[in-house]
Amino acid sequence: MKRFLWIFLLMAGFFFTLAPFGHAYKLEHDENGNVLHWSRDDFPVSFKINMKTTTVPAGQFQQAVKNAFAAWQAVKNASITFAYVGPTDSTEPAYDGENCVIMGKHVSGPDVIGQAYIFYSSDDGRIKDVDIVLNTFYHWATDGAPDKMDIQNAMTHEVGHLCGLDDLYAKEDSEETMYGYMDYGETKKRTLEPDDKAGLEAIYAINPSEDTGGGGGGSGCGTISPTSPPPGSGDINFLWIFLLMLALGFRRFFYRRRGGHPA
Ligand SMILES: [Ca+2]
Ligand SMILES: [Zn+2]
Repeated sequence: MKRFLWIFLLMAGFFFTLAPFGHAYKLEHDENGNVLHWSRDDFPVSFKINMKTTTVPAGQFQQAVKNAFAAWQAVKNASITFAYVGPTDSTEPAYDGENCVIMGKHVSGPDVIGQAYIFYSSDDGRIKDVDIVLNTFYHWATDGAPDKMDIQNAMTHEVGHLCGLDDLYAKEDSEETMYGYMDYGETKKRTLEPDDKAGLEAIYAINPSEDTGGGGGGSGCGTISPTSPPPGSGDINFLWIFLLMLALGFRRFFYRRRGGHPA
């Protein structure tokens, strides 16, 4: 029986302290130090889209999501691939073997822009299921409208998490897709920067004999806080990673909130 780790990031406000130096990229790890990654046996990684809950026309939503996945698949020296396998009616993140993209309002509060829910095995860091939720508290668009959140922009960032990449918060990283802040009308995350690509290549090197090395994954910016599994959850637990959170009163800035374990 696989064991899964439950990590829950509490909603208590916590201003992230910017690292003095930029990271080239940062990899997500499980509590045993394994790099989170998809197995090659899972390629192409399939995804589904809930097009009933979208606040933009379904076709535009679908295209924006597909474009986000395609940006990562296009990285030349990384082997990961994706496949859109159809719509879903799923409205909740769940460990059900389906990777779903959902627009919904139920996520962790009005200050959450988007969330990626990553379910993985703590035996080896193998990712099993990722669901991405975009918060309909915000107005979304597919054309980079200045007063709305751009779906492809947010989704390209979230797919980076789906692949196993972590947020970057240093100013030096502000042009990267994995930069952890987002703004209205922003579209620059749609295209990957060299460091984003390098992060993906570190996990999914073309040479299959290369294991998922941890190169570049600086651990100085601890970002996750383990808590006890909920009662009755058995061996199935999960990791929630909260992403792109908006500080109320800081409309132009987003920050990640953490529980009471400042690194
Ligand atoms: Ca799922
Ligand atoms: Zn993020």
